[in-house]
Amino acid sequence: MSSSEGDLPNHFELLGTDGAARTGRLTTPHGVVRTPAFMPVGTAGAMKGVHWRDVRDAGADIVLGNTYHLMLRPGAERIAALGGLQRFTGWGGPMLTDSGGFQVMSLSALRKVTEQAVTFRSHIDGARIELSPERAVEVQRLLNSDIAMQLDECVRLPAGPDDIERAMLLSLRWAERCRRAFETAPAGYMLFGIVQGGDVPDLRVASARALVDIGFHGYAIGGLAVGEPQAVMLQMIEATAPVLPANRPRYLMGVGTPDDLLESVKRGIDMFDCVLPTRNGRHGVAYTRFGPVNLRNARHVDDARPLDEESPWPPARSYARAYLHHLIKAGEALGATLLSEINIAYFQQLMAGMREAIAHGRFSEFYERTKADWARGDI
Ligand code: PRF
Repeated sequence: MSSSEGDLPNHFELLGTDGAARTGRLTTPHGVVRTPAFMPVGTAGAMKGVHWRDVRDAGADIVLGNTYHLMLRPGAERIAALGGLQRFTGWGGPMLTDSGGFQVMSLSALRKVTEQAVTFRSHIDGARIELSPERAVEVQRLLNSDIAMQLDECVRLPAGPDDIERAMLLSLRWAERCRRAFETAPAGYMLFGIVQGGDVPDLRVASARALVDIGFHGYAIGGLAVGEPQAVMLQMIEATAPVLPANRPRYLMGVGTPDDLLESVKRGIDMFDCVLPTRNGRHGVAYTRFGPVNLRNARHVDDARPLDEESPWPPARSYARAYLHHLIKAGEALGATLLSEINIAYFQQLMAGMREAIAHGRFSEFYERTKADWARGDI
């Protein structure tokens, strides 16, 4: 197979490196993304209780949406007719969509994977749906995603090497079909391939090499943070990153905790997405400079102090912990909203700190200071 790497325009510009850590900018049809970037997850066209204006103000350049949810409701053709996801939602900025396979596996009933497609029943009305690599690309084109993802199969760990290899090879054949289906996309829109291979370094390397041969605008690492220890995830990143072209963005899917982000950027990852800041925010957990704080805990009931008086995000330094505790305990929607925003802002501050540190050649200093703050804990 010959490399078609040169065939695809590159919209990623590397601005600086510090060790394996990188900072850059990715230009999409709806705006520029500063990397390393964290993408908050707006699964069904909304950031679950958070206004887009606040997502933007909190520092996010790009958000993630889900093919699976949006194709079921309100429907990809409908969103296309209404001007695409950016206009339909009012977010207006860059959007990446996941391709659906991963969500099918976790959300839908009676799913079946064949060479041709994933078939499943909708978790909304039970309708039987077929999602092929070609349809996954078509849906993401209808949504008008700035960055579309190939259809892949992610195996949960632990899993046997035969099953991991089978899913990795199927994902590669789907990668080729997605790449072909994407050929008619307008200039500026991007398609990312997804490396699979579980916890087997040789399979990771084989997957990455084959994807680079096909040629994509960027490369994701999938199939991690699916049950393995963090050390294994980091080893898989170390095995994979050197095989990927230095001038293309690298996206670690569905990751992670603040510590996962710090450790992965250190190993050369540029993009992340995770539901953690919003999902845990809805459940009463605030992420702060000194680690996570569970506001459901009774110790906050009389606490007049803010979460972090030095936070650049006003709600994190103004609202009393006692008030946030009360909102969560009382089930007030505002509690979920405020904590989701506080967490999105914290994740964005962490990314901004890393970008700045890398640009100035001070990543290890930033790494040590951030770890020391987390180790101090919330007191
Ligand atoms: N594939 C896709 N989406 C994903 C994953 C994957 O492997 C993961 C794994 N962490 C999260 N989201 N398509």
